[in-house]
Amino acid sequence: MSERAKSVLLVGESGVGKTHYGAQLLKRLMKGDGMLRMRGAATNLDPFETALERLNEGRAADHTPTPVYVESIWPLEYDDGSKAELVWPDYGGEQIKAMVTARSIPLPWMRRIAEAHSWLLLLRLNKMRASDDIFSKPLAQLRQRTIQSAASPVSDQSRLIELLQMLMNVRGHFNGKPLATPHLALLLTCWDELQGTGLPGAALRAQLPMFFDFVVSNWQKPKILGLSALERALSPEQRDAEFASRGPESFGYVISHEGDRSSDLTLPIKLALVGTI
Ligand SMILES: Nc1nc2c(ncn2[C@@H]2O[C@H](COP(=O)(O)OP(=O)(O)OP(=O)(O)O)[C@@H](O)[C@H]2O)c(=O)[nH]1
Ligand SMILES: [Mg+2]
Repeated sequence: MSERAKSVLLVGESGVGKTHYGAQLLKRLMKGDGMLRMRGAATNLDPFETALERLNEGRAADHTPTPVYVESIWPLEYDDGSKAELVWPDYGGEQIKAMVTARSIPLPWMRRIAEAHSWLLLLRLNKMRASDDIFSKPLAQLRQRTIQSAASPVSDQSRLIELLQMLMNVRGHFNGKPLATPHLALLLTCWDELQGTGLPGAALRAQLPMFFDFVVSNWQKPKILGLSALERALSPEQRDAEFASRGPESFGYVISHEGDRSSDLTLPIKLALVGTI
C-alpha cells in the first residue's frame, strides 16, 4: 500500500448518521485496537470532537448546518503495518439532496467525486419511504387508486439511483460494463432500528428493490454492510446515563456483507480503502 492519500467519498443525506459515525470512528482509530489505527496527528477534528463530547455525556450531537463542509485528514495504519491517509468529511446532508433536486453538482463536489478512491454511501432504511409502484403491488391494485396530482414526488429509490447516476456521470463511466472502480460500499446505518433483519444485502433488496438491482448490475463487487454507530437512539437533551457511564467506545457494531457482527467500527473504512477486509 502506497503513502498516497486515499480519499473516501462519504455520501449521505441529512440524518443518516454521518457525524455520529465520524465521531465514533475517530475514537476507535485513536484507541487503535481495530483493523485501522491513527498513526499521527489528524487535522480539523472540531466537528467530531464536539460530537464526542456530547456522546461522552450520553447525549446525541446536533444536526450539521447545511452549508458546512469540513475535511479532516487522518493518517492511518493498517493492522499489517501498511499506511494510508484518509480524507474524512463532515457536512450538512442537505447538500446531497439539493444536488439531485437541482440536477446540478457544484464544482467542489465535482472534484471530490472525481478524485475519490471509493464511494461510501450511507443509507438509513428506517427513514426511507417505500412508496407503492409496479414493483411492490400488482397493477390491478394500483389502477384503483385515484390520481391526486400529476406531479407526484420522486420515490426515495429513484432519487438514490439518480444520485449514483450523477456521480457516475462525473467519472465518465459509459462503457456499459459493471464498474470495478471506484469501489462502492453501501452502509445501512442505524441498523439497531431494523431489529430482526438478516443480511444487509437482503434488507436493502427487500426495502429498495429497484435501487438494489441498479447497484448490483452496475458494480462488479458492491459491498453492503450494516452499521449501528451508537447501538441505540440517543436524545440531544436527555442524558442516557448507562451510555455515559459505559462510554461511547463500548457501543457500536458493524454487520459484514456476509452477516457477521463485529465491534470494529473501522471495518467499513478498510473495506472502502482496499476493497476487501
Ligand atoms: N438508533 C440510532 N440512532 C442513531 C445512530 N447513529 C446516529 N443516530 C441518530 O441519527 C440522527 C442523525 O445522526 P447524525 O450523525 O447527526 O446524521 P448526519 O448524517 O450527520 O445528518 P446531517 O448533519 O443533518 O447531515 C441523530 O439523531 C442520531 O442520534 C445509531 O447507530 N442508532
Ligand atoms: Mg452531521
